[in-house]
Amino acid sequence: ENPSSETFVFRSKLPDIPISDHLPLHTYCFEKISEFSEKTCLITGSNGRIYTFAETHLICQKTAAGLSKLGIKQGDVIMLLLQNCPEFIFSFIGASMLGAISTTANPFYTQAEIFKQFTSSRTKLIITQSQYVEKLRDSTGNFPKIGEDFIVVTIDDPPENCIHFSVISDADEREIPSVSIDPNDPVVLPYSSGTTGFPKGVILTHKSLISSVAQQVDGENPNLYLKSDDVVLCVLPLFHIYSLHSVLLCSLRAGAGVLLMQKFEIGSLLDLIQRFRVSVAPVVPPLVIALAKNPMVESFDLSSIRMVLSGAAPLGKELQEALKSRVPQAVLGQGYGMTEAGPVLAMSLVFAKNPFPTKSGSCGTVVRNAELKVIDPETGLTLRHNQPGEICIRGPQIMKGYLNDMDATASTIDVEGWLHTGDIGYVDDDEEIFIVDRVKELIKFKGFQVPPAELEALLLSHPSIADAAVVPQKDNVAGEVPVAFIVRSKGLELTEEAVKEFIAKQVVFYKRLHKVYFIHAIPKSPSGKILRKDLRAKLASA
Ligand code: AYL
Repeated sequence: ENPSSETFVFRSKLPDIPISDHLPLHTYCFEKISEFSEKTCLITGSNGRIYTFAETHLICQKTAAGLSKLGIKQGDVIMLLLQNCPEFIFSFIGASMLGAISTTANPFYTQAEIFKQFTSSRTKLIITQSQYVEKLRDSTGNFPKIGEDFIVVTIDDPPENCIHFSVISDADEREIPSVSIDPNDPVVLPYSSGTTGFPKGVILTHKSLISSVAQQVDGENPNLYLKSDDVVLCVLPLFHIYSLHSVLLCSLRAGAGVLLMQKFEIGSLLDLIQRFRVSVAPVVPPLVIALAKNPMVESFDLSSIRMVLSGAAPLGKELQEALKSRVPQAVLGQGYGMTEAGPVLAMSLVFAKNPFPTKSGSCGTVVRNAELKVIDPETGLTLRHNQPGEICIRGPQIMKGYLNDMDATASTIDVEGWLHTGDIGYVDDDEEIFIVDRVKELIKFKGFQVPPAELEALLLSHPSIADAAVVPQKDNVAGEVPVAFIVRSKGLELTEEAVKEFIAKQVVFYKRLHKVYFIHAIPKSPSGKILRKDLRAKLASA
C-alpha cells in the first residue's frame, strides 16, 4: 500500500444534501418561520419573558432599521459585547439584514483586550451593558470618544453619551434599506488565534454559516436533530462560535426554542432546566463535571433532557459515562469544532434523526457535504483509519480567511482548500473521530481560548523578564491552565506572585497564569521557535 499515491478522504455516513448557496443568513434561518411563527423562539431565563418566532423576527427587522438610522451600512462592523440576552440575537440578525457584520467579544475582557479587537475590526458601534461602558472610556485619551468616534448602545440604562437599545429596536421595520447581499460577504467576525500567534478576525460568510447549520439540521436525516418542540439550553456564551452556531442558529433554523441564561450558576441552571423542561443541553466538559458530580443535581427533575452535546474541549470517556448515570434517558455525544472551520468539523451521529451507535470518548463523525483527511504532520501524506495525524477539513463551511492577514490565512488554508486544524486525531473503523493531541500553541481553559503568544508578549514587556514561554498544564476541572516558564533579566528580583499579578491585571480571568517556573533558558529550535513540546514534557515529569 502506497499512501502517497492518492489522497485518502473521510466522509460522513450520511448522504450529501442540497445546501442553499444564494441566501443571506437571516433569510435562511427564518426560511420556515411560517411553520412555527407563534411558537416559542426565545425565553429569557432571568424573568421568564418569551418571544415567539414572529416577534423575534419583527424585532430583528426593527433593530436592523434602527442600526441603519444610526448610520450602520452594509459592510460595517458592530461589536456585540454582551452576556446572553435577547438583544444579542436582535442585534446579530438585525446586522445581518443590513449586510453588516457582528464581531463578538467577551464582556469580561479588559480594556486592552477590547481595544485590540475594536481597532482591528474597525468597529463602528458597540452594543453592551452599562456596567461595561467604563472599560470603553479611557482616561489617557487613547481610546476614541464615545458618541464622537463610535456609538455605544446599552441594553439597560444608558450612561453618558450612550444610547438605549429601545431607540434602535423601536424603529420602523419598513425603513430597512434594501441591500443586495452576496453569499460570500462576511456576516460574523469572531476572534481566534488559530494554530499560532495572536487572536485574529475569522471571516465567516453567509454561505459558510448556512452550510455549517445545514450540515447539522437540514436533510431527511439531520445529523443534529432538533425539533420545533425542543427547548435548547443557551448557557454557553453566544459571543463564542459554539453557542452562536450550534445553539442559536441551529435552533432558529429548526424552529426550536432557546432558553437564555446570562451566566452559569448550578442552582439556577438546574431550576431552569426543570421549570422550562429543557430537552437539549449543549455544554462544555467543565459543565459535564458539574452535572455529573454536583450533589444538588439529585434534587432536580432532569427527565426532560433527551440530548447532551459536549464540545470545544476534550471530554473523557469516564466523565461521559459518569454523566450518563445522572441523565439515563438522554443520548450523550460530542461535537468537534474550530472557529476557523465554520465551526463544526464533526458531530456525533447519536444525535441524528435515525441515529447510529457511537462510542464514548469519540468526538463525532465528519459533517456531511465536507471532506476530512488525516495527514502525517512530518510528511503531509494522508493516513487511513486508526492512524493518528493532523486533521484537515475542506468544504463550503470553512472561513473565507483571517481579516487583513494573508500570511496567517495561507498557512492555515492550503492551495487545495484544506484547512489545517493543528489537532491530532484518528478516524476509527466506524468513521468516529478521536482527538488525541494538539500540535498548535493554543491552550484551552474550560473551552476558552488562551493564546500563548499574547501572554508571552505581555511577559516580555516586563523589565525584569528576559525571556518567556507559556504552555498548557493539565487540570482536572479546567482541562488545561496556562503556566509560564520565565528567564529573569540578569541581577533582577522577581517572584512568582509578582508575575502572576502583572498578568492578572491585563487579561480576562481565564488567561491568568496558574504557575510560574523560573529557568535559565527557554529551549528553542535553531530557527528560534519555542520548543513547547519540551516544556510540556518538563511539566509532565515534574
Ligand atoms: P475554538 N474534543 C477535543 N478538542 C476539541 C473539541 C472536542 N470535542 N472541540 C474543540 N476542540 C478544540 O476555535 C480543538 O483543539 O472553537 C479545536 O481545534 O475556540 C479547538 O478546540 C477550537 O477551539 C460545536 C462543537 C463548535 C464545538 C465547537 C467548537 C468551537 C471551538 C460547535 O457544535
